[in-house]
Amino acid sequence: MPSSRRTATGVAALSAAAALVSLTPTTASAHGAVFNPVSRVAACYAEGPETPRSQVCKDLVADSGTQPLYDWNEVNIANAAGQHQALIPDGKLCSANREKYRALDWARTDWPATAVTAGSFDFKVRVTAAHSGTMTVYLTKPGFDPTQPLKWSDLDATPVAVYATPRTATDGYYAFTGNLPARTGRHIVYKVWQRNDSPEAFYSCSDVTFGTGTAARAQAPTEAKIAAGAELSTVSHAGHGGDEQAPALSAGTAEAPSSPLPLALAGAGALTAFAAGSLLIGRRRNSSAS
Ligand SMILES: [Cu+2]
Repeated sequence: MPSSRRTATGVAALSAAAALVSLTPTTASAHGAVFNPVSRVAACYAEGPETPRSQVCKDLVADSGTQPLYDWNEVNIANAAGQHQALIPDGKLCSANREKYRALDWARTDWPATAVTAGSFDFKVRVTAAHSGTMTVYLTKPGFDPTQPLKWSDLDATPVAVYATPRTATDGYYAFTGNLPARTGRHIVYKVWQRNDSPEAFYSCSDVTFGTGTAARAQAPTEAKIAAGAELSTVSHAGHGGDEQAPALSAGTAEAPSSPLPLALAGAGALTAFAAGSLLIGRRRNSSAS
């Protein structure tokens, strides 16, 4: 991409992100991604949104553009509130039923993967912001067919790791140990990270291979790569963007939104409150105009 065009794109993305952040009433910040085993979106981001190497990452960019990759630390549902299976249909687990991330649901066997073995496993999650909550990590059952869309029933009900996420991650990572049961061939590690200070949750698929395989080795983004792409992200690395719901709205402590934009982001409760507020303002305007 010519540098002038890239700059223009960057400026546009920055403006959009700044607009969203300025309209968001709270200042919590954006999330992260599993780096070991590296998630699909993070693996493609590591290859480079403008220069993907693997065919599947090239196809992702051709289908969905580069923005899903620049927003590698998103893949969220703002109002999940623990209702993961109700909100995410079978076949949409990797995208969290987000159209923006639809390519992540592709049931392909050429996703860059991490070679693993049964036993203790050290999970690593790069967090661009820490959130208090619970990270639950699942593995697909024996006999899982990676050529079929991932269903909830494909996941072994017993998590391979459960981690209470602290409110801080001083080095930018969560690290915790889990236990991988014996499997053969290609499997998917599915992560659900539910905040407990807001209804928001984050999801990801990481491809792993047990035993010897010829799968492309997935790599996690380097810190330099993360820094290089930060300005093109619509998910601010120091504040929420995307379709983020401001956590305070759900807690009932936020003031009524002053712009129509948060209306689209807010839950039904906030929606009702805002509608009532608008009605009052409308009446005042009417009375002052008459
Ligand atoms: Cu966040």
